[in-house]
Amino acid sequence: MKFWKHALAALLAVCGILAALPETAYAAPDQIEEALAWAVEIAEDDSHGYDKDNRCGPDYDCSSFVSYALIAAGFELDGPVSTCTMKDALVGLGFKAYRRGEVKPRRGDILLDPWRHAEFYLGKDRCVAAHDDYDNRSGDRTGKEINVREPSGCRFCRNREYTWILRWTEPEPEPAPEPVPEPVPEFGPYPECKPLPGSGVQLLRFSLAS
Ligand SMILES: [Ca+2]
Ligand SMILES: [Ca+2]
Repeated sequence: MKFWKHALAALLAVCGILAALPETAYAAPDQIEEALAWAVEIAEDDSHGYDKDNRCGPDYDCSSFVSYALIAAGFELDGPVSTCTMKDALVGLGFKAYRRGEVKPRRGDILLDPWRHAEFYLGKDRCVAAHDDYDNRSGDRTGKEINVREPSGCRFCRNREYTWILRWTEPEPEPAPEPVPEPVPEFGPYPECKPLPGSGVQLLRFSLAS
């Protein structure tokens, strides 16, 4: 009985350690980490707020916020997309689009409801996004217009209110080209040989057209 108690305690301890491991141990691809760094920096700089009409900086709406983060990381978007056009535009750049439930969100994914909202997923049910204008002026005096939302405040992530997960994966490296074989030199046509009488040695004789 004592053995089983110790075994159970050990199992619970291992489970506790595994639960405490940070989900963010998974790093997104480098280019997406660059986009996340840009997004978190803008979220923490409250000179940037939410504005649906003036969405090209310094204020952003949810979709232009995602767009400019990707542009800052070198993705070739012509300009800010909307939530309605985001999926097609990003798939055109090589992102994969998964329906909600098809894969588990992981750091760097973009969670999208095309009719409503888009956020960057940071892991552990935390997201960074542009949410709303709470002070009716440029900037973010409440600190809540563009911010990182923890699980307790991030309903969109926690309650899975998105319908699509857009994920960037590094393109596979091009396979090395097959080695081209050295060309074999062509010889010939060979001259006819005429045996020397009695010597066994052959005499070369060019046959000329006469
Ligand atoms: Ca902010
Ligand atoms: Ca504002």
